[in-house]
Parts: sequence; structure tokens; C-alpha cells
Amino acid sequence: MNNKPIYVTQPSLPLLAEFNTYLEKIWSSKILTNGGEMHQALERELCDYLGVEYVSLFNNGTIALLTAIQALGIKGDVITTPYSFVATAHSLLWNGIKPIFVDIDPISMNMDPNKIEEAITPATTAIMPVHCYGNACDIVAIGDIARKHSLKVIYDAAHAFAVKDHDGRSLLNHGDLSVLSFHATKVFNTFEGGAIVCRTKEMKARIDQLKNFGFVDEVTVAAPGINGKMSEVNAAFGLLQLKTIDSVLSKRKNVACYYRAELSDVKGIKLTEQASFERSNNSYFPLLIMSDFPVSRDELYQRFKEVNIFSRRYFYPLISDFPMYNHLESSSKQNLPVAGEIAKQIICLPIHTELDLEDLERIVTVIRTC
Ligand code: T4K
Repeated sequence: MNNKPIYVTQPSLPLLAEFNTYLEKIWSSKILTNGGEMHQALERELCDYLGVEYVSLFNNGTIALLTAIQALGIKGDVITTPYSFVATAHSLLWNGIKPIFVDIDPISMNMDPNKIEEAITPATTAIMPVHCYGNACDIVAIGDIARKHSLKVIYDAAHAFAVKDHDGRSLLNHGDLSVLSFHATKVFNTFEGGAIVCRTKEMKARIDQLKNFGFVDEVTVAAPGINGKMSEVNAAFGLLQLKTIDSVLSKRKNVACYYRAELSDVKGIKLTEQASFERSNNSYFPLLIMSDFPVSRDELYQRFKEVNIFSRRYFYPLISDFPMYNHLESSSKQNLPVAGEIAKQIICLPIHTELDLEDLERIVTVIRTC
């Protein structure tokens, strides 16, 4: 077997020559940013592809999260999950908001809706759940709680590109806003990038102002906005990526099917539930390493590394364990027993379109020979 490095993810890149034709257009127009032709085209094409009403492009997912919070005027306390990439909670802290962590469901690894109501305080104004690994949150239960308590909902949908809900419609249509990441490590990437999905023209106008310093027109600034604009080069790359996204998603599904077939009978390994697997975009392939597996999760991670396979422990440590969060009451281990346990068991296997059968066999062999 060869020893070439295998990474947890690799971007699927188009032919450079194809990208050049887009670059030539940008060179000749000399419009590099500020909502040019490529930017407008990508917003339109994403609406069609995703089945959503309005998309506002951003330069990354984190700035999109920051802006989504501003767009809804969220303040005070916001209920969120400790089991995510740190950007989820950082976007709250940067807006002067206190995150209130609630525990996750052991099956979906998403925020447990049964724990939300008890975490609501008089200062709570919103819920920020994450569709972790592209697996849908319990959108119905979260929607009911939000309505009952008049809370806004921003879904961090960084992992959920092209994921459908139980009715076959875009998952991104749930909540007040959904925020995507188009980072290089994502299923759909624009090098760096992100987007907010919303449902009204007025909200899109507000978001578009906020991401452009608050400008309404040349002489009017309506809000203290930020510079969150996506450049024409990034948007052009997105247009190209969209041409092959279906084949990317189907290749990723094949990888996930291979792992499921090879690993479902391995003692001590727990895969995600079949139902969430079927609706997933396979942006990640998470495994839980249980106590009856022959080695610990960290030992497995090391054994992979020794043979040049770079798995990742997304999401360990929990966000609530980082120094800027661990003093919060809701960060206590007693409040987050499920998230704490899963963070110790989780490992994400490599999943991307560049993996061939030999790579997959190398990965599975490490697990099977423990
Ligand atoms: N919310 C959630 C739930 C998120 O997961 C994220 C981002 C955000 C919000 C914020 O969105 P952005 O502002 O990032 O748009 C990565 C990504 O940097 C981050 O975008 C992502 N989540 C997070 C889960 O993972 P790292 O530190 O694991 O990335 P890195 O550089 O170690 O890359 C992992 C592997 O990917 C490398 O071993 C090789 C490969 N890779 C990476 C890059 C950057 C490539 O092949 N090419 C590349 O250009 O954070």
C-alpha cells in the first residue's frame, strides 16, 4: 500500500483552464468586487439550486454569522450548542451577546430541543442551533419553542449546503435566517465565502446594506455595517463549482456508503443513524469510538497519523471548554453531559471526491486491525 497523505477533506477543483475563462471576463470588465456581474449571477444560481428565496453572499461564514445577528437586532442571551466549530459562539461574543449552552441529543449530535426551554432566561432573545455535519436539527420542535417564547432563530448551516428537510424542501428555509460557509473545506466552496439565506426582500436589503458598511446609496449610511462582501473572483469560482456540485455530492455519498458497508459491523464503532445519513450531504463522516472498541479514540487518531491519514476530532474540545467560555454557568460539565461524552468519542474520517478505493481500504484497514 502507498503512503501518500490522506486529509480529512480536500476541495474538488475545476479545470484551471475553465477558471481562466471567468478570470478573463473579470480582467476585461475590471470590476473586482462590490456586487458585480459574477456576484449577482451566483446569488441567482444559488437561489435556484438550493430552492430558497433570497441569498446574500459573504466573504466568509463567520462574517455572515456576525451580520445575521445584527440584521435581526439580537441582544442579551442566545441559546446555542457547545458542539460546533468555535465560530458559532464567537459570532455571539463579538456582538456582545452571552451564549447559553444547552446539551446535545446523543443521536443527532445537534442541540437537544428538550433542553431549550429550561435554559431560557428573561434576557434570551434567540436560539442559534447548528445543523452539525449537515444533519438536520429538529426544526419542528425548535420552531415551536421559538414561536411560544417569541425568540428569533438563526441556523448555523455552515455544513448544510443542499440538505433537504423531511418534506424534501431546502433545510435553509427554516428559522429566521440560515448561514452557510463556503470555506475551502466545505462541500461547496468559493476558496473563502459564505452566505445568509432569508425569506423577504426587505430582509435581504437590510443584510446587503449591513455587509456593505451600511450604505443605502452613495450618500446615505443607515447602520454601522461591516465589509462582508464576496469578491468577483470568489463568486466566479462558485459559479464553476455549481456546475459539478451534483457529481461532488454523489461521489461523497459513495464514500459514505463504502464506510457504512465496511464499518457497520465493527464492534465498538457507532455510525450516525440511517435516517440522518440518507438526508445528509456527507460533508463529514463522523464515527463514535465506544468503550468496547479495542483502542481509545485518541489512540486511533494517532494510529491514523502514523500512516499519513489525517482524521479530525470535530468537535473536540467543546466550545464551552475554551477559556473565553468556560467560566459561564451553562459551560459546566453537569449541564453538558452528552456533549462532553461525544466530544471524547468522536472522530471524523476523510471524506472527499479525491479518495480512491485504495485510500478507502487504507483507512478501513487501520480501524479493522486495531
Ligand atoms: N460554523 C460552523 C459550524 C463551521 O464549521 C464553520 C467553519 C463556521 C461556522 C465558520 O465558517 P468560515 O468563516 O470558516 O467560512 C476548518 C475550517 O477552517 C472551517 O471553515 C470549518 N468550519 C471547520 C470545521 O474546519 P480547520 O482548522 O479544521 O481547517 P484545516 O486548515 O486544518 O483544514 C482541514 C484539512 O482540509 C487539512 O488537513 C487539509 C484540507 N484543506 C484545508 C484547506 C484550508 C485543503 O485541502 N485545502 C485548503 O485550502 O478548520
